[in-house]
Amino acid sequence: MLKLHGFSVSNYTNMVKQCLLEKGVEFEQLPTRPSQEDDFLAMSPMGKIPCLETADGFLVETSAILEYLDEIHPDPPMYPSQAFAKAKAREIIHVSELYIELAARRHLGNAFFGAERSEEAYAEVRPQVEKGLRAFKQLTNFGPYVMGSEFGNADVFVYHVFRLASQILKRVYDWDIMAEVPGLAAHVGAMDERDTTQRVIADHEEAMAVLMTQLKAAK
Ligand SMILES: N[C@@H](CCC(=O)N[C@@H](CS)C(=O)NCC(=O)O)C(=O)O
Repeated sequence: MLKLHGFSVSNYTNMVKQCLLEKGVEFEQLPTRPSQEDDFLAMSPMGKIPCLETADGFLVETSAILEYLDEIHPDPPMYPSQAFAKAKAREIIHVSELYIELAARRHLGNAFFGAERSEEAYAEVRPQVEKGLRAFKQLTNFGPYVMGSEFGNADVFVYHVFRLASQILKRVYDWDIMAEVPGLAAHVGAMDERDTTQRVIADHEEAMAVLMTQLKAAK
């Protein structure tokens, strides 16, 4: 059986988990946190989560894992079947990860965990995200899913990217990026109706509450 190493606070873990649930694949989630310990690095070379343990070995990097799952469990498909459209789905995934999520993530510690604000990041992140949003708007075609009426991994990815990035940017800049992308609110509405989203978000909120209690107790 597939083993998903990663705890439910992690939005990347939640993307893989939602894809597994959508496909109805049996898996076990091992609530692992990122770590630079040697035994974890042997599985996940950057020490990040998620890490998927398969019969053939370990896999990391969410977009690579999502594509692997689509190849070994093709039903239901989570990418368009036609090559160009499939590349377009990957394009949306990469743009949202590299130019929105990763930029916003520089403020993660400040937004959620009481770290001091980096003034350098404060000056740099907003213009980076503005460029990312401009590209994202150009590449998406909401209807209500990011590529129209067909749901897939690009939707799962975008949902979990924006869920985190929008909370961070709201807290740091009082900036509502959801309002800047026409179609995104309807996308969130459609995603929120899915059973798999509800399960993943319920687990996320429970794990987040546990983490916050642990952090408070450690102060
Ligand atoms: N590019 C990676 C990003 C994964 C990632 O950043 N995971 C976070 C948790 S949501 C993590 O492990 N952070 C710890 C670290 O960056 O060392 C992926 O696609 O899986």
